[in-house]
Amino acid sequence: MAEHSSIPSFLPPPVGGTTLREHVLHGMHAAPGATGEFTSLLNHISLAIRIINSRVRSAGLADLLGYTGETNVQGEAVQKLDAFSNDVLLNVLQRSGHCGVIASEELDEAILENNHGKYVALFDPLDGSSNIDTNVGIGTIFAVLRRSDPKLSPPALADALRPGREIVAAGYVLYGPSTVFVLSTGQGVHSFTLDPSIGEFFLSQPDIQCPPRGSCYSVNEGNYSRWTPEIQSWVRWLKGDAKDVPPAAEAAGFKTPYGARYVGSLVADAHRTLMKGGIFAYPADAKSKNGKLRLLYEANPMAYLFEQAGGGATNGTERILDIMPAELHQRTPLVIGSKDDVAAFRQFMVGERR
Ligand code: AMP
Ligand code: P6P
Repeated sequence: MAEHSSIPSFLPPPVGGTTLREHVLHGMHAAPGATGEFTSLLNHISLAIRIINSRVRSAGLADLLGYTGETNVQGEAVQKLDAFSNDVLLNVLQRSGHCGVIASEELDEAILENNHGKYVALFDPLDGSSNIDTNVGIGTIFAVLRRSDPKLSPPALADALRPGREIVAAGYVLYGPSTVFVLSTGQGVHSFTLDPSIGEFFLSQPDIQCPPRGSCYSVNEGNYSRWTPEIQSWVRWLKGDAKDVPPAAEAAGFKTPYGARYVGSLVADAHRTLMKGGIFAYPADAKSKNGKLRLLYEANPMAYLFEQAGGGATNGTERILDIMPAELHQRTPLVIGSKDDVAAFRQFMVGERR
């Protein structure tokens, strides 16, 4: 099946597996007037990810486990791999020259480059870091925005404080049993698997579609006592023990109880939900009044990918991608997953289901 139906016919179909580089090149040919800067930026991101991957894979041997002794803006103990991953992404993106603004979970302030870089890069360099020492899947998450007036106005924080609906590219990398890069540039969601023997990503799943409904929910039930009654009721329904759910819920064909899966690493939980369907939630609670996850470089990229794959993403009351950011590191409740499952969640939030 043609990956990009609008690709000029003079381009021969790729022999064997399509590489990430070829996929991105096809995207450039399909983008009217593209100068190649965006393509170069994506290739730089791929380079940074392959460097991070090589260290993640050898962290246990290269004495990169453990802590640096510093704490980041989130007040979290910074692990060596966090610091390394942040440095790699920062260095490679700065060398690309394509970003006027660069922001990271590990940096208190956004970096405003002294250039006319067309793009904003936002990233969580190594998400799930609390799992690093236990060999559980961890990941890198990023989003790319286009600056509104790169030639005239100098890079500013305001370029980063834009709603997620303005994203032009987003992706994550899951450093799991294999290294999988999931990417969207607005024409669907595609996943690439790294062949570590040659350091090349190959297209493994084009046009990923999140199933319209799943059979699995993913939430940290250790927070149950801190949740609002609506969230508690939603989870009781999923577990099949809520007696007061109106028949409409069953009439809609939802088959509870759902299975429970929770890794505690956003990229791992999100990837499973994207591929298999179901729902992931990190709601607000009495301790984390705005939820725990960060809007700009965790929730927005994930929301963009899920919507591109036909899924949904909400904070409970509004679309994640419509939230107008006020601060760089602001948190948000995040619920992502199959569109039917996210719609059912929202009905609990607005009291249409009890
Ligand atoms: P550029 O002139 O290379 O900065 O690209 C301008 C715009 O065209 C980008 O912001 C994208 O929205 C789109 N575009 C360019 N190259 C690609 C690509 N390889 N894949 C998808 N979209 C692209
Ligand atoms: P909790 C990992 O530390 C992380 O930032 C996300 O990757 C993950 O979804 C969440 O925190 C897990 O948080 O409170 O359930 O341990």
